[in-house]
Amino acid sequence: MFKEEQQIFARDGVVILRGLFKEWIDVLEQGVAVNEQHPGQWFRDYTLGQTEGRFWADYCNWQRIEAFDQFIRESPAADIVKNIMNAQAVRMFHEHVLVKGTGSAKVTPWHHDAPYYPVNAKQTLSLWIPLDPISRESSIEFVAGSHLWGKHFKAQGFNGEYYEHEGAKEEMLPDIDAHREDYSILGWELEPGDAIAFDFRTIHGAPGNSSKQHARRAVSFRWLGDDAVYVDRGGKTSPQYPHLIGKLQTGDALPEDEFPFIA
Ligand SMILES: O=C(O)CCC(=O)C(=O)O
Repeated sequence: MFKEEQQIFARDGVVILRGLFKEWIDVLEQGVAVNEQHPGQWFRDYTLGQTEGRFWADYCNWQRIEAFDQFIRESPAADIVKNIMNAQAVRMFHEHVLVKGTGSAKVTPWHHDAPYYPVNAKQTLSLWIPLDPISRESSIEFVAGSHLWGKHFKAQGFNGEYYEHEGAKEEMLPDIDAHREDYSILGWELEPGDAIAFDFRTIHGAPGNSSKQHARRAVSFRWLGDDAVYVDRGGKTSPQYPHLIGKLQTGDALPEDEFPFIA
């Protein structure tokens, strides 16, 4: 199952999955609505002071928002991810809600996720699921093959500030927008029910949402393969897990109650 997608994912670090989650859109919409009404401790508004065209995000709420918990445990997502990653087992890292309002000019800067995370694994996958129709021009984009560059680029918050990681060998990301023709950039027009699977090392970014009709609501579910371990990055991570700092050392197994095996 999913052999072709598995090959594309291994080659490009990203693969589009069409229509697999149509039946789950209502559930995910409920989850995003609950999240907006009851933000968590990590809620961020990247457009503070704006009432129109906002970009807000939140994460690590799946254990308190029933709809997200239900999606993680009962949808086919974990099995699909296991097939695409070619893993023996799949565990949950966290969910990430990212909402750009209609006409939001806020760009998501190019980045790759691995250097933000206090975890590492051979197999990693984010499943980015849109809840609204998205035109190609407003759609998230990926640099195909960048997961195999062997690079570790400096993590940068969506508002521009860099994370300082003591002792880490991290490079600055090249200026991809200035040289788009030098890269194989992939992106797709999307419908609710589609999903994009990408490796934590794959470079990605997103333009603003030019739609005047639809917000651009998305939930990114992040998964780890069987060999996942904790990593002390030597500074701030995103998400932050303050309760794990000092308790876990680089290379330690992740606690199962917080990062359970799902498939
Ligand atoms: O939705 C976006 O604008 C960015 C998503 C992203 O960076 C991610 O899911 O890792």
